[in-house]
Amino acid sequence: MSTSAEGRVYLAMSGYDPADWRRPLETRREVTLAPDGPDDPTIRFAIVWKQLPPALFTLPNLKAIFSAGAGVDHLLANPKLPEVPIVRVVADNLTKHMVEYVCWRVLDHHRQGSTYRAQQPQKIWHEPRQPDASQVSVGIMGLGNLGRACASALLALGFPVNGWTRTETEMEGVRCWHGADGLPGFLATTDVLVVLLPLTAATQGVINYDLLRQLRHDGPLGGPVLINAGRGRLQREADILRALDDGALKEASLDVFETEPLPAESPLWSHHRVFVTPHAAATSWPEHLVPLMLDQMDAFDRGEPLRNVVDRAAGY
Ligand code: NDP
Ligand code: OXD
Repeated sequence: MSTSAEGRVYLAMSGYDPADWRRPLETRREVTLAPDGPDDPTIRFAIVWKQLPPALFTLPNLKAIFSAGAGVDHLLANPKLPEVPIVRVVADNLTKHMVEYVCWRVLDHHRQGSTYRAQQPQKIWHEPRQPDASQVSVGIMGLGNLGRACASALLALGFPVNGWTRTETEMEGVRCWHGADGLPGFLATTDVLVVLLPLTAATQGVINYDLLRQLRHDGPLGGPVLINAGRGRLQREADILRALDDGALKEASLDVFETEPLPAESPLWSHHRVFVTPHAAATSWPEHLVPLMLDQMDAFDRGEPLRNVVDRAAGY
């Protein structure tokens, strides 16, 4: 072990095998594994996921918290979170996985995967009319690190792309809308809605019936489609079911849910027009993320600023 750098790392990885994170960390830093470590003055950095152990709140020399995920809603929701910078994940590996997931789901809805899956057991040889990608508009809510990468890939596949953000932004080839005033125009020109928003006070419950009914309904897919890979509490699942059942929504691909794991009694599991994945769109891989975190810790020790720091006031 070569751990010349100053300052131990506190590792609290509920839901992951901490050994997978500890191994690459220990090549460059000493590590304390939760629940050990309360009051330890040698700990300067923490890497955390969903559950925050009490020891985190009493570390006297903590300088920064690294989130093991891109989303930080679960951290900011804890009123005891120390007032140090929070660094979130921005990593090529995670971004590529999200791009794969979004393109996979957009293409499956566009190429009428559910129709073919229903036909096969009945041995039906029937080719439904297939629209061109240029006729199907994809609207991405959240044109951040992930949304922009997905927009580029979808443009390359030939889809017209809309983007919706909090602040005014631009992206070549993308029709950009922002804020509450931009939302109706964005929705009215969107056939496939891709949700890549963070969960904040402003975005909680945004995917509700009123929003879904504003999507374009006379598009070539025969009805709008929802793909949510952001956070489950962005959506109202009762409203999604209502929209699916009354025709306001044609199909949905959902990776995230109001309660995770998705409870066995949820009607989403068996709805024939819903495709469920278990929060698997883009998982954090320690072998890719730990070197980036270690580089940031070294840069911080050299007096350089941290990158990808969360704006606590905005909530992401
Ligand atoms: P970013 O912070 O880079 O981008 C967030 C985007 O959302 C920005 O464009 C931002 O607008 C927009 N936004 C935020 N609040 C609002 C609002 N009130 N109204 C309109 N737009 C808003 O985040 P990432 O792209 O890195 O990640 C997005 C989310 O994806 C994460 O927060 C996480 O929840 C989720 N995620 C899910 C994964 C999965 O496996 N399912 C994996 C990884 C992430 P602006 O540009 O104006 O700031
Ligand atoms: C993340 C996630 O936010 O995996 O990174 O959901």
